[in-house]
Amino acid sequence: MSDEVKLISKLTEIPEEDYYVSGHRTCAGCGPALGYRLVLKAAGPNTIVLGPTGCMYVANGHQFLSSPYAVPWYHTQLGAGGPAGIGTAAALRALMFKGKRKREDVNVVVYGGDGGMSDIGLSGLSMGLTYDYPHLLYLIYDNESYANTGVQASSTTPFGASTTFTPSGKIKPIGNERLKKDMALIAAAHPSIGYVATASVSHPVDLVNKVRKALFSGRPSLVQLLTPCPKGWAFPPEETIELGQMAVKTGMWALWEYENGHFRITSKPTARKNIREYVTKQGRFSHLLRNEAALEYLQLSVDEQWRYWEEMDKMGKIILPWTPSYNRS
Ligand SMILES: Cc1ncc(C[n+]2csc(CCOP(=O)(O)OP(=O)(O)O)c2C)c(N)n1
Ligand code: SF4
Ligand SMILES: [Mg+2]
Repeated sequence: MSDEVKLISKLTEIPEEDYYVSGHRTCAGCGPALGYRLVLKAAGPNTIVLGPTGCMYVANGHQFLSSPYAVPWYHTQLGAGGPAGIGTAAALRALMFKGKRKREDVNVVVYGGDGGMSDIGLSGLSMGLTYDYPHLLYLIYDNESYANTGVQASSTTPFGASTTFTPSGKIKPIGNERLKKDMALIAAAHPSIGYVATASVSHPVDLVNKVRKALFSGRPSLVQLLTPCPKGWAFPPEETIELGQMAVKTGMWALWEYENGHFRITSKPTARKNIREYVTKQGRFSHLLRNEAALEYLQLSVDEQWRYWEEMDKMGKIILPWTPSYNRS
């Protein structure tokens, strides 16, 4: 890693300059929009952003020819974030090689949703993670659903969440019955990856540092950012930050990084809170409060995953795969 990376230790060190400004039409309290703002503050002005289809395209740059981007930005098809990132980085390299562009470090940030990056565009993303382009960051803003088209379940939707594809009802009271896919671990399984981390909009200093480490790692990198979505998760817009904090405090979302082959938890909750404290704050889980068995299963899966995170943290290594050792009755 280059020694130029500028890390920060407190909120006041986050740059004042914004490259994601007014002019968007996202919901009040939108976690992905806040994520955009922080990621671009971290990356700085010499950045090109690619936006696969999703809320961060449709509500930001789609209609009325207005846009909140103060850096070059372009839209890519929903599943094309991976290859579009490779193409942009390759074009920059070629132009600089031919002397048609000044030689300098230009960041390429693909800011794509969980649906576009973890499901539909997973193959292209995986390809992107095998190249050698420096300053290429795949940022998955994880609002745990296909929010833009009406909150359908994606493979990162957590167990027990009601979505329009997995509504809690008489036949399937639990809602989503699948466990959340771990995109960051999948990314870490790419041997030539530069840097992998999970982050949350509720932890901005940690997020800024992770984005910077990723962009200075010298290889394509991935950050999976938890971005609470008031509409899809059904909570009041003023609670976005609290929701992110509760996800971390209950262990529903672990903050870690994988850097130079070394795994590390970056923020360990001292005494993990019961997942009930996170679940009760969101309408998407309201049916679980009448289902002790489902809540217990969710708690067990979080507990078991934490034994795994802690083991890996102790060893400084990633052990794959993590699978629950019990069955849900
Ligand atoms: C190939 C393709 N399939 C489906 C759609 C319809 N579509 C537009 S946005 C979207 C949701 C994308 O979800 P995600 O990537 O998680 O972003 P979010 O909407 O949550 O911001 C879908 C399914 C599309 N535009 N292209
Ligand atoms: S639906 Fe969610 S992700 Fe989309 S704009 Fe609204 S709050 Fe943001
Ligand atoms: Mg999404």
